[in-house]
Amino acid sequence: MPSIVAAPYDYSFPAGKLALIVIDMQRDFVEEGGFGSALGNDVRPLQAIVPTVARLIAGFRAAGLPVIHTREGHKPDLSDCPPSKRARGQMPGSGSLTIGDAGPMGRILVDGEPGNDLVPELAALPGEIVLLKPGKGAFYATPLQEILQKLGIGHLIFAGVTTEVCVQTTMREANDRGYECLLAEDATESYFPEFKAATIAMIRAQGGIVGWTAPVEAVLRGLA
Ligand code: C5J
Repeated sequence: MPSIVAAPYDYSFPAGKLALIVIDMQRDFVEEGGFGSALGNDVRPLQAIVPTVARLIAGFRAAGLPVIHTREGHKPDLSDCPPSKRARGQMPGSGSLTIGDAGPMGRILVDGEPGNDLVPELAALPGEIVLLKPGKGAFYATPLQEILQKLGIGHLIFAGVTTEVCVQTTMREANDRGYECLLAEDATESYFPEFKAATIAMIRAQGGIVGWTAPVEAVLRGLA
């Protein structure tokens, strides 16, 4: 079985049965004027991982393995956005823009608005799956579980943003459903470096209680 040099120990996967899930590499989080910056965050660390995520995606495409993208977003009428989520987006001192409000890239975190698109460098290819997810986890209120079952996938590599919110939530959802999960350490980022470091430590603690972590270079070597 092919394997990837990872922590807490090597990650083995059945050839041809591995998929990449790229979480929420959308303009809302990565570019100025979206949800991330409306909450008062510096988006530059997230912009910095775009070339690394692109290399990881290219490796999966070259290996003929599925690449699944997600976008966090809501229907224009916000019927899938709990009032609690909208209310908590209103950070004092951050200009009070929240989900559904008109921002510099259209309505914040709303499907179909320019800010909700994937960043152009990481656009999905025709035929690749792009899931719109209203929650932090990609399994909640989406067909992800059925899609993976249809593809016969039991092993998942994760990339995207933010490490401790949507990436970690989705990894934990996947782990509970029996998927073997690995987080690509340098293809994920947070607005808070200490949260990223803590998430990586938590995932691989206790013998890989949530899964494995490895740098993109090691993942690409494993695919080759
Ligand atoms: C957040 C995400 N941070 N994609 N969403 O609200 O992590």
